[in-house]
Amino acid sequence: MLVGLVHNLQTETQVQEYLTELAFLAETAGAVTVKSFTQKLQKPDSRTFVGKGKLEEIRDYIRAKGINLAIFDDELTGSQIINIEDALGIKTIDRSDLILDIFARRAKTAQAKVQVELAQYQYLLPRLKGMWKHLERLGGGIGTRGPGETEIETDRRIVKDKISLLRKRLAEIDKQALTQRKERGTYIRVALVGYTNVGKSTLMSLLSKSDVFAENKLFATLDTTTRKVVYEQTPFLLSDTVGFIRKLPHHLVESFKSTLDEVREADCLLHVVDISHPAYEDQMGVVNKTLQEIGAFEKPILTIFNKMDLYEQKVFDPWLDDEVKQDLLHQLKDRWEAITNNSSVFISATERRNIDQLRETILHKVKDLYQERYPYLTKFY
Ligand SMILES: Nc1nc2c(ncn2[C@@H]2O[C@H](COP(=O)(O)OP(=O)(O)OP(=O)(O)O)[C@@H](O)[C@H]2O)c(=O)[nH]1
Ligand SMILES: [Mg+2]
Repeated sequence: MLVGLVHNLQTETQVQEYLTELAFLAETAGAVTVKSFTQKLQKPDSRTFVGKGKLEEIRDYIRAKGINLAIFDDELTGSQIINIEDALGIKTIDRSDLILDIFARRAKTAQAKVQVELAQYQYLLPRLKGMWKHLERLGGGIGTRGPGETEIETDRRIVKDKISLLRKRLAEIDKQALTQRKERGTYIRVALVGYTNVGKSTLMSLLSKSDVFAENKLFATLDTTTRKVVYEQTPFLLSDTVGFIRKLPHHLVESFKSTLDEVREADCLLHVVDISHPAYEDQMGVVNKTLQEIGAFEKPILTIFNKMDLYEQKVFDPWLDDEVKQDLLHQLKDRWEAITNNSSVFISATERRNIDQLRETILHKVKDLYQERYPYLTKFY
């Protein structure tokens, strides 16, 4: 069961969009979405997020269909979770929780694992309050009298200790990673960035002629992969990294800072966009905002509009003239060329369209960057 709220800051269409994405996230985590509920409210209800009547409507539906998990699109407070769980009688989580869960399942390296665990504990800390009372209520009866404030304090202590332990461990891993990155010497570094599921890893495989895991699920990539690529005797390092998403839990960005170092330290970014997605402009906005947050927005950016094939499939009616189609494509390209200052390429990674042009453009950029940095060097390998 998915629940979204239409309010001052998010319109009906946006919420539908968000819920579609939330369903995709749920699917990635292994859940099946049965139904979505939305409500119009000026602002979220401080006790139960949605109104009382809506909650009853949801409860009735849940009982009738035997649903066992409710996912809210916006972040819930600890007491809201408790109140909603009390009212619905099923486990309730929010988008952040879901994303953390997916990250936890997908984390493979020690670094990613520690980063996710850290984010999970940070998410948990402010939500501990009231948890014991809640358990007490769920249990009820003799022998289940819940612990008092001291126990809650003990829990907070434990979680805080765990957080500082994980921070220390992360700092050690970061130190090793930094040494590794330093060994990469004089190479120009290029990083693929973009919203999740836009085709970064597919493109990485294509550009570096290696095999990088890609699939039609969100957050297929959590760890950074870096490969050395050589075009016309000009070598550079290409990195593929974790994708961004809207409403990314703040703690997750925090704790993934070291994974994102690859992006922060890059000389040039390739911003991959899924042009076939109805909300691709929104997604670009989210990526730009996240780049700003991590202090990587001022770098040279080449925008790669991917999935041209899907775009054509979705936009072009079979009865459209080829000429009209070409015209529409030109308009789209012109528009983005103007916005990105001629720093954009339209491609299809899976159909390998325009890949030569893309290689050409990247090579050009990389050569410029070498020129800038080492004006007297002529060979870099
Ligand atoms: N139709 C079409 N599908 C594509 C294209 N490029 C990638 N895909 C598909 O899009 C899905 C996601 O691709 P990935 O390369 O895993 O995307 P990503 O950006 O690395 O995603 P995350 O690592 O999950 O953030 C896969 O199913 C790809 O096969 C394309 O040009 N056209
Ligand atoms: Mg990927």
